[in-house]
Amino acid sequence: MDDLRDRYLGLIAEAGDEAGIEDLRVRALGKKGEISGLMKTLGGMSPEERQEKGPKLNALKTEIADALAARKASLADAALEKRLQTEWLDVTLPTRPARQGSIHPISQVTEEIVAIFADMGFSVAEGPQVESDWYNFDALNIPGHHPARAEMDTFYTHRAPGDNRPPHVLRTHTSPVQIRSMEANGAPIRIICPGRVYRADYDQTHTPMFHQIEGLAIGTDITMAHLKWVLEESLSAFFGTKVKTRFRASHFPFTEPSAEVDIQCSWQDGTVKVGEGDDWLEVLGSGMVHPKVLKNAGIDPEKYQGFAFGMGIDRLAMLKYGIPDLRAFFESDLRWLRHYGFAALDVPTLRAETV
Ligand code: 2NL
Repeated sequence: MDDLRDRYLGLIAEAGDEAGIEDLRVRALGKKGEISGLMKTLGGMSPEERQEKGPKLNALKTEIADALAARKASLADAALEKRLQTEWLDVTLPTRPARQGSIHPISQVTEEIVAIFADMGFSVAEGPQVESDWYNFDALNIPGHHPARAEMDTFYTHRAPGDNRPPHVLRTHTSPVQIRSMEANGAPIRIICPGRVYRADYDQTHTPMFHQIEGLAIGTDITMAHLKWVLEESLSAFFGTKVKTRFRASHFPFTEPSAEVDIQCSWQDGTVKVGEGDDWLEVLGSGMVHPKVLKNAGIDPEKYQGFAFGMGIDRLAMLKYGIPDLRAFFESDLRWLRHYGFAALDVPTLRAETV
């Protein structure tokens, strides 16, 4: 019995994994195991012999079972220790810098202008970027022979062969949104229409897609004086300084009379400063909505009149934030934006460094 004990304790000490332990348990304590076999011999013994061997065999059985359990536990500990050595994480390491998004200057300027006009009772209207030639041109009193309609300035969609309806266009201004709004809501109306517009033009100072914001106010007695006040008020709010305007007589098919509007500025070392000096910078076009346009939009020109204006958002953004180059907007390279101070949104929850 001592031999048996020593042999098994030795084997258990040498067992290298859980499967080896299980194998030994079956060999010693399993139904057909060696110790189980010895237990079965107790039945054929004399009472005296059984009294002597019984407790010893039971003790051996318990000792082997305990040794198996202890070895199994120490193997599991060793395995866990090995995992802890190889799979550890240093939770005190600083995080990798998180990539941060940023608000595009065009979006920011659009929001700024919308907020300024919202304060003056204008609501935002939006509409399709693919328009019929009626909404983009005819309704605005732009005649069929007008150069803006020529193939080279306007992007036309294709019609299927045999479909002779006039093609749709990528809107060249947001005016069609205003026509649609007048048609849908009638007068009086006060709206501001920001959005993407398209013209077949691409050079240092033009991109085929750019952003425009147009305003419209129609009532029974709205005049050009209101226009001047609204523009001076909104441009001053936008540039954060009192901005004088200069109206120059102009011509648009959709307004009569029409005016191009300049803002007061100065030039120093090739950079422009708004709101001071003796120079003027053209920033928008405007006028009193042409009676034919009101009529086309379902509004009675005998009863209603009002002003409209349109300006380019991209150029206003460049002016306000001192961005000299359109590439800052259109190259998909955030370094341009960072360079001009549009580094990132400062939203604490998005900043991994602060966590
Ligand atoms: C410019 C000129 C302008 C308008 C846009 C307009 C809209 C309707 C009726 C009448 Cl529905 N006018 N819009 C009026 C005058 C000028 O934009 O040079 N924009 C950059």
